[in-house]
Amino acid sequence: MDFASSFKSKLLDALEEKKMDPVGQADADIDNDGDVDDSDEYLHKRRKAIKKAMKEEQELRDAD
Ligand SMILES: [Ca+2]
Repeated sequence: MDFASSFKSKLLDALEEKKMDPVGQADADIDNDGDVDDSDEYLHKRRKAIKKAMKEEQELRDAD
């Protein structure tokens, strides 16, 4: 299994188990699998990107 497949598999496992920290209450080990690795970094980046997108959308609405 290559790195990308391994990473995706691990990420999907984490999502399916639904044991991730709630938004706003996440610590470094966001998927709570006992270690801090690339999947945690990915999840943090994704949540940050979602939060930013939501904020920008809200600002566009407010400016209207
Ligand atoms: Ca983790």
